[in-house]
Amino acid sequence: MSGSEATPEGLRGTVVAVQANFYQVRLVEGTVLLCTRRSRLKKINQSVMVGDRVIVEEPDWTDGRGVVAQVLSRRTELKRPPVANADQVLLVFALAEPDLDVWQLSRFLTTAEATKLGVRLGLNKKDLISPSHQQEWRERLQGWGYDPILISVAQDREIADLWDILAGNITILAGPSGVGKSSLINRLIPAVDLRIGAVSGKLSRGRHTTRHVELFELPGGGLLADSPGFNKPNLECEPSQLAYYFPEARERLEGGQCQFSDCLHRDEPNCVVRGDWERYEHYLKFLDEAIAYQEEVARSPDEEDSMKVKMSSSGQKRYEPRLETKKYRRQSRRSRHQDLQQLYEDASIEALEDDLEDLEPI
Ligand SMILES: Nc1nc2c(ncn2[C@@H]2O[C@H](COP(=O)(O)OP(=O)(O)O)[C@@H](O)[C@H]2O)c(=O)[nH]1
Ligand SMILES: [Mg+2]
Ligand SMILES: [Zn+2]
Repeated sequence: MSGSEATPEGLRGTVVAVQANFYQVRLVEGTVLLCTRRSRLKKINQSVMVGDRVIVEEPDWTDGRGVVAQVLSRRTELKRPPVANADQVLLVFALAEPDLDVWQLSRFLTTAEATKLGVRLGLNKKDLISPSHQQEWRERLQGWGYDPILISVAQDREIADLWDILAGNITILAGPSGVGKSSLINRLIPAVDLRIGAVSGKLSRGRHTTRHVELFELPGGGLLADSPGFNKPNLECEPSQLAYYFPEARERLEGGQCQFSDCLHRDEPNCVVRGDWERYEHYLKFLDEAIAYQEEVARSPDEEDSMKVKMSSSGQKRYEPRLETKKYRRQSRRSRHQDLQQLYEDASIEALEDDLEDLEPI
């Protein structure tokens, strides 16, 4: 490839897959080019993530190659899974087979809320329960602050409600095993042909593929991220933030103020969050877990530097979990100018490998 052939403004595209230092970029008009990136980007520690909108130069149409010359500014950035510009999380649960477990659903919802992205809820297998039972679930979850979309991937002729939500957006699909995620992707993107009912674990899908977040292009426009790393709830959050991951609590905090600015909404006087809402008991349980987790991390010398201790305005100690894995930190300390993208990948590979047994690849 010669530099003189580069288009003056370059070509715009979206990174749909990252593998080592190669980036698959889907150009606006549909062609996918396998790209490296300019060393200048390495020098300025500019990572390139799945979902990034980039400028490609030096396209080689014969070999399908190119060079990422520029990364456009990100609207959102998620570390785990590493996805740029995601708009929302679509959580999928089943109404039956497996039975809908409200505690598990609540855990997934708070984890999804912690991304600060939009959260949508799809309830699959509605064919297995009666219409009145469906209505009960709808109303119950509306009480939680969600407006679930009830579907039957197996029987619906159209899943139009879902299309409306997905169109034009970058969506991260998540949910426990067996709820119909693979069936849904196959339905949305017939060309993908994922295995249905695939057993989770290392053998069900190559490790190679589980490491990487991949974006599937939806025929109606929009991208769907297949992200096994997000299919497990995780409540390693800051206790004082937990209330914001419950729409019911959020609403109460918008309508009024607790007496104490660092109120944990347990037994403090004049608390606006404590009260008669269904998931308040979930909140209390998750809060206990988040506090126990932080205390453990604070006590354990090995993990000492995995939390940053900060003083809040009221003088209370606040712990902020560092999201990066140890490996990430070790490497970043050793060489600040090291290839950031590689570090992101190492971090996510390590994290994914830790969880691999529990994962259900989509
Ligand atoms: N009754 C019913 N079964 C479904 C539906 N969608 C998926 N399934 C079944 O649920 C099982 C798990 O589906 P799969 O897509 O592998 O779930 P995943 O683990 O979330 O990827 C399979 O046996 C599917 O055939 C549905 O709408 N209704
Ligand atoms: Mg699956
Ligand atoms: Zn309170």
